[in-house]
This record gives sequence, structure tokens and C-alpha cells, in this order.
Amino acid sequence: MKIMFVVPNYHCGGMEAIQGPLMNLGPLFAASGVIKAGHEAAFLDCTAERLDATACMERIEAWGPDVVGFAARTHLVNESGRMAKEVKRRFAGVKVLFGGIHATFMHQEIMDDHPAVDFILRGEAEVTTGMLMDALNAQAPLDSIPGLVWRQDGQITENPTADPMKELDSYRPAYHLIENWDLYRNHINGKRSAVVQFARGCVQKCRFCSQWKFWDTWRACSAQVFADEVESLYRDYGIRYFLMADEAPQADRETWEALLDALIAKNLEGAIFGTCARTKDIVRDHDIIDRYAKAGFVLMLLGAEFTANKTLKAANKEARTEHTINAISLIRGAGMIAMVDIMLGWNNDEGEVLETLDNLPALGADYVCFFWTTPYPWTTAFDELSNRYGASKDYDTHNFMTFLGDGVDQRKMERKLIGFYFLYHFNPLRLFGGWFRGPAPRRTMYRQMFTLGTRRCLAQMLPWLARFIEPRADVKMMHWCKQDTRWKSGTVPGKNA
Ligand code: B12
Ligand code: SF4
Repeated sequence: MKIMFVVPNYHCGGMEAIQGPLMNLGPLFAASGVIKAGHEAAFLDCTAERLDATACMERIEAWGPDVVGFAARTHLVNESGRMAKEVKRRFAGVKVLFGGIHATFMHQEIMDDHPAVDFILRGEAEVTTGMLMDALNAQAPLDSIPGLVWRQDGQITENPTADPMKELDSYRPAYHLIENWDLYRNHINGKRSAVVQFARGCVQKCRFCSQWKFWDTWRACSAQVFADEVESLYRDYGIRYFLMADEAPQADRETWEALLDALIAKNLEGAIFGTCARTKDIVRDHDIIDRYAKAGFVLMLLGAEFTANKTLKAANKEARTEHTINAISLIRGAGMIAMVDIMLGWNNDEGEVLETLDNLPALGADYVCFFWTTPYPWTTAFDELSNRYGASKDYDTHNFMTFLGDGVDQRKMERKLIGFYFLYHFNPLRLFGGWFRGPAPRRTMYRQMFTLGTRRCLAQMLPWLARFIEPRADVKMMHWCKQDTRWKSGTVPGKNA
């Protein structure tokens, strides 16, 4: 049996504008289980290749799969639905499978709204996709496949979900399915890049967050398996930038130290790592923070989220502003870049956005990423947030770039964000410190990010200039996204657009 995993063509700026169109790791993990079960798998990344619907269908036809598996994160789900309909229209007998976080929690709605979907696999899909392919091959009953939701003769059946995978070493991403690694050059330093995953899950339960609920428990693969995988990506495919998909890779100190040691032992010259980190773990690791840098970590992303302690408390964030300040100073002191995530609009109030901008310099971060609070339907903050913003099922714009409430003039506020960028980064002390102080990897990356950020901001402020310095659609940021209705009409900017 043959399955082709498809990532639909979707661009909304934000992290992609900074990190580049990195690969969606979910399908590559699921593919590993399919291959292990003795079936064939292929991976088609329409985002990275910028393929429109026609080009995508041509590629599916050329490979001739029995099943097409679409990645269904929230912002992708409608585009995946449109592609699924096209698959059904063009290729009789081909089955359509959805998987990913949105499909996991919103499976009933997907089955109702997208009649082209035959199967949904909820949760982790390495083992279960293999089981589904086996069952389809043998025309066996489907009721023993955990996590499967399926449609047959107009009837929808839901199987009980699977337990979280205990052992992560046996299923590693099928990176060999990527044919053209040059599609994954990040925008910061232009190097070939890969998303990698060491651990799954988080030990916190922030109210706006999906991740702890999705993975359920925290687990890691073994340090040696991960370090070997990194080495193989480095040597076989020339990867130099590794972005960790982990929520909280440092949650268990012993496991994390083993990973640092394994990476240090590999001594991969020029390899750079970026990862999310919890404030608490950084503070805990004050005595080994230099080893992070020695292992190749340069970009550390802290989810600071809010600058007001009362909002942090309301969102059930464990860290308070003073802890974040401490963690940032430790990261910078160890010669790494401290980048923070800030969520805007929680209270649907412009005054709060402005207050956040006033308070931000006190954190002392090197870079700040702004996101608009987005209420995902299965999170514990959903009722509160959707009451404030008004409910929205417009999933194309559930992308952190579009504010769904009406208490904030997004366009006006984003001009303030750009103003903040220039005031913050052109401050002579920060400019000098960033460009000329610290170890070489930090200095180089700081300069690269500074140049990229300045170009991005100029392009937003002066759209006529954007045509020359930022001709690509994926650099559109924030309010541009809200205005662009092409998402809704199914003609996401693609290769032929
Ligand atoms: C790395 C990353 C990125 C990278 C790479 C993006 C990419 N192509 O994957 C970059 C920086 C570019 C990025 C950008 C964005 N991201 Co992002 N990103 C992540 C991150 C940190 C890791 C993703 C990952 O690899 N996970 C590991 C894999 C193994 O998990 P998984 O995808 O869930 O896969 C498992 C199952 O779901 C299932 N599965 C997944 N797909 C499929 C498909 C089939 C057919 C089947 C059967 C099963 C299956 O099997 C897998 C193995 O068990 C996650 C947070 C996280 N820790 O997951 C956010 C996350 C995925 N991102 C998110 C968002 C919102 C975005 C942006 C919209 C933000 C922005 N505006 O900048 C953009 C969108 C870019 C785009 N064009 O799509 C959200 C999505 C929320 C949601 N409900 O859908 C997440 C979950 C973060 C969050 N805080 O909630 N991101
Ligand atoms: S610390 Fe981060 S990953 Fe963990 S629950 Fe909070 S937001 Fe989610």
C-alpha cells in the first residue's frame, strides 16, 4: 500500500518569515510507522514548494498513492479540506486521511464539514498509521485501530484513543523522504535547516496552550539516539541549523544533561540549535548554562507571553516577570540569544497592548516575537477568550497573526510594534552590545536577525519598497494577513499565483 503525506500550501508570515519554511515533522514521524509496517510512503510539502492545487494534484497523480494523508493543524485544516475534496473529485478510490493537533480535538467537526475525509487518526500516529495501512491492505475490520475515526456508508465511527507512546526511540522521522533539502534554508542565515524532536509534552498547563493536552505526558527519546540523528542530518544532508520541536526539552535535568553531553561529544562544527525553553528550567540550570552554548545552542526562545503578573496568573503561566528577567540574563550571559514570545490582546484591550510595549524593555531580551492571542477550541481558556472576542470558526486566520477580537485596532497597534522594533533595536547600547559583544555564534546570529527584522519592518511600513526587498508572499505579516481574503477563497498564493 502507498500513502502520500501532504502539507497544504499555507503562508501567513510570522515565524515562517523569520525561520523559513521548515518541514512539518508530524507526517515524517507518521511515515516512519508506515515504512516499518512494510508500506510505501512519500512526503509532499506544498508550503515549501509553493504548489497550488493543480500542481499538488499533478504530483499526487504521478506517484499514485492509495491513501493521501493531510496535515491538519488548525490554520491548515481548511486548505487540507479543499485539497481533500479535489483528491476525491479527481482520483476515484483514493482514501483521504487527516491527522495532527486540530484533527485530534476537532474530529467530529471535521467529519461534518469535510465530507471528503474518510479517516482521522487522533493523537500520535506512528503506530496507528501503520495499523491503518495494514488493515486497508487486508480489507480487515477497522475497529481495533486506536484513535481512528472513520466514515463508512455515511456512518461515522470513533474508536477509543491510544495511550501516549512510551518509547520514542523506535520511531524516528523519515527524513530520507525529503528530496530537496534546499527548500529548507532558514531566512536567518540561509543554511539548510531541520526541525528535530527530542522530547514530547510539557509539565505545565498554561490555559491558552494546546501542547500539554495533546502529548499528555512528558517523555524523551534517548540522548544517544537523538545525537546520532543530528549527526546524520549534519553529515548526510548538510544541515547546519536545527530547530527543536520540543515544548520543554529541559524538563528533566538528568535527561537534558545527557543530551548536552552527547551533542558536545559529537563536536559538529558550525551546527547551531534553536529551542524553546521554560524559564524555570533555565533558572534551575544556572550552573550548567555554559554547557548549553558548548553543545551548539544559540537561539533560546522563552515563552514570556505577558509582562503583567496578573495576566500571567490568569493564564496559569508558572513563571513571573522577575523569573523571566533572570532567565534572559542567564541566557545572554552564557553567550546565547534570548528571544521571547509575547502574546497580545488577551483582554481584548488596546491599553493593555501599549502597556506591554512600555514594560517590555525591562525584560532585557535580545528579540521579541509578537503573537495575537488565539483561542483554540479545546484549550481551557477557550470559553473565556471566545466570550471576549466572539466565537470564530474562521480557522484560516487562527494563526497568531490575526486578532479575532474587536477591542484592538490591529493595524494601528502593529504600527506601534514596528515603532517599538526600531526604538528598541537602534538603541546605541543595544546595537553595540548585540553586534560586537559575546562569542562569535551569538554576534553573527544577532546581526543576521537584526538585518532580517529591519528589512521585514521596512517592507511592512513601506509596501512599495516590499516589492523590491521582500517579493515573497510569506513575509506578509500580521494585519496584512487579516486583509488578504485569498485564504478563504482557496487560492492561497502559490507557485503559479
Ligand atoms: C517547529 C514549529 C514551527 C516551524 C515549522 C513549521 C512546520 N512546517 O511544522 C515554524 C517556525 C516555521 C512554524 C510556523 C508556524 N507555526 Co508552528 N510550531 C512548531 C512546533 C514548535 C513544532 C512542530 C512539530 O514539529 N511538532 C512535532 C510533531 C511530531 O508533532 P505533530 O505535528 O503534532 O505530529 C504528530 C501528530 O499530530 C500526528 N500527525 C501530524 N500530522 C499528521 C498528518 C497525518 C496524515 C497523520 C496521520 C498524523 C499526523 O503524528 C505526529 C507524530 O505522532 C509546534 C509546537 C509543538 N511543539 O508541536 C508549533 C505549532 C505547530 N505551530 C503553530 C502555529 C500556530 C504556527 C504558525 C501559524 C505561527 C506563525 N504565524 O508564525 C506558523 C505556520 C507556518 C505554516 N506555514 O504552516 C501551532 C499550531 C496550533 C494549532 N492548533 O494548530 C503550534 C502547535 C504551536 C502552538 N503554540 O500552539 N512552526
Ligand atoms: S510552558 Fe509552553 S508548552 Fe508548556 S503548557 Fe505553557 S505554553 Fe504550553
